Amino acid sequence: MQHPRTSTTAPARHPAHRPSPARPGRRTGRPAALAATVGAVVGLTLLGGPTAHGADNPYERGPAPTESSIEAARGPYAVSETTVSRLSVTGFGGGTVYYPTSTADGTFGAVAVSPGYTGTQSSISWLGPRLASQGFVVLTIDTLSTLDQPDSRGAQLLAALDYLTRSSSVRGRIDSTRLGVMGHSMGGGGSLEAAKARPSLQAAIPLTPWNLDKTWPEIKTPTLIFGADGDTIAPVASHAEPFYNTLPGSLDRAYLELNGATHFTPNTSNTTIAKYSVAWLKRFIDDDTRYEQFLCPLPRPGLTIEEYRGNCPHTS
Ligand code: 9J3
Ligand code: ZN
Repeated sequence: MQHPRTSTTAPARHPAHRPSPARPGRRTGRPAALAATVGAVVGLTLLGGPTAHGADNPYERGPAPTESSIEAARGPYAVSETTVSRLSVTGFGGGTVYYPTSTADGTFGAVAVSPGYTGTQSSISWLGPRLASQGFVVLTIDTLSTLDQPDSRGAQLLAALDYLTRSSSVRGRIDSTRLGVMGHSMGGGGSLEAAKARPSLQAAIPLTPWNLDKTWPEIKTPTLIFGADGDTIAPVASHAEPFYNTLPGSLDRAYLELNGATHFTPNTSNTTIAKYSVAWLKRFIDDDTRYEQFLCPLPRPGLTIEEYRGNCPHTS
């Protein structure tokens, strides 16, 4: 739905959304000349050329992005996958892990993704290789029951992240301080529940979310909400929009309403969902400011975007 413009487009000049003592590589806004000097010295002394890790951000992964690189069906990393039997885990229903095959670039951030009501991992599986190929470990889950409600789906997303970082065969490939959640419908509602329960999460992306709880002022995790203009199951006016509007105004937050879309648009490959999800995960899980160009200035409405609300990422 279109609404009058508000002041949310103003560039933000807030401090970091959250102190991160365990994350020494965060950008600090030091003078560019000094940064360039340090970068040049490091480059000359240790590396002698560009690497996968940015000189001043240890979490950067992969080459500098372009519009086409974040819209592509696959990113720069070859992807492997491994099945997680529901019999081998507790707290969620198993799933599939998609991860960059190579270990040459060090650890990656990780994302758990939940399906919606009556759905299985197959309904969100396209996101597995799509996101993993950009440099994330992704666990698409089945829920304990396909009828589980959003609060349960939130707890299951957290159980899935705990499994990934503590027990899974890929745990050594993951930086356990850089985690996020995504989900469709009640799984999107569950993503909000997960972020509310665990504020250390670095990113949340609900896709056409559904929840009876309409207010989310407790959330401290940078959150990108996708709505669909033609959603009659979780209409944006009673779900995605109030969810977005009640997030703290000081939070890194955005609302992207897909144009010509339905409740089930997130269930098949979608370039707009992938593009802005990659930008959001990179910016907030990897602290990768190279992706800020896709979030700020705010994306304009067009063929696939009915409406975009949000702020430019806060400096951290
Ligand atoms: O996960 C969903 O698709 C939630 C929408 C729904 O079916 O709500 C009915 C209770
Ligand atoms: Zn609207």
